[in-house]
Amino acid sequence: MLKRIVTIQDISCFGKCSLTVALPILSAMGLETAVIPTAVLSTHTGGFTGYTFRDLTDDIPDITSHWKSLDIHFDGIYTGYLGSAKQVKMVADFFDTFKCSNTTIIVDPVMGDAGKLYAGFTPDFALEMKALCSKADIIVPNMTEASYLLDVPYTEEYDQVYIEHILRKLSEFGCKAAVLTGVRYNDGMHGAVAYVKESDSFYSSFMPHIEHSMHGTGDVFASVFSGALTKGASMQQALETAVAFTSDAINETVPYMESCWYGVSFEPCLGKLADISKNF
Ligand code: PXL
Repeated sequence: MLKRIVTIQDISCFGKCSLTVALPILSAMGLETAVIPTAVLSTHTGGFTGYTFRDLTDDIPDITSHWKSLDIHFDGIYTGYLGSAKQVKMVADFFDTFKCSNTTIIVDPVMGDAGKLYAGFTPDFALEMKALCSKADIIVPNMTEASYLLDVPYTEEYDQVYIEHILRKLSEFGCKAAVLTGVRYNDGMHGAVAYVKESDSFYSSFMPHIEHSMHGTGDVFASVFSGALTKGASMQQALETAVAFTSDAINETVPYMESCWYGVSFEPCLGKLADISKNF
């Protein structure tokens, strides 16, 4: 039987992020993938103007109770972009309803990048997101999100000692493991570092940095990482698979950046990911 994951985030109809990234990636990895769309936007909010935004918050409790009546079990629950504080609370209730002893809950506290919050987010929202992180098994913030969650200044100048300190602080929220994405130590490499509280151990994976910033890379990383863990990969395997796929997808995008400025061309890399995922 296939492992089953549910991913809870918005649909940006055009622009390649959130559900339009997570669904193809998780399916390619061989997971049965259910979705709860939190909002429908005509595009994502990074670089487009005039986008529409339909809030689906009120649908979440109804979907939750219908699924409860069906007695559905999830091996993985992976959340991304959530559009309001009310929605965050409903997702916390969803965790309470569907968490079983073998369910892995992964929260990507999507709020911002490069030191800034995305359009529509406030520092108060970070407090709500912090509460949701405390209910997760694993959280996957980038450096911007970590700085808002911990209320520490955002910096791009740091070393391994600082990253390990931040990871330990994040794990104090109550999650079993914390992963920082987009880590760069000034050595030309770019990757992710994880801390697992129970064993007090760190894991990391890096690839050469590519000098282009692209929208949606965090969603690509978190989708692969969540898929791998839900399939039973180890923390190190999940990190390596997610970092390698994100790097492949960025390399794939570079030649088309002028016309495809809005997202990552991950699609040509899905075949390789499907093959690798058969090992988990
Ligand atoms: O990639 C994160 C993300 C998800 N969903 C929406 C966004 C963003 C980032 O800007 O705007 C709607």
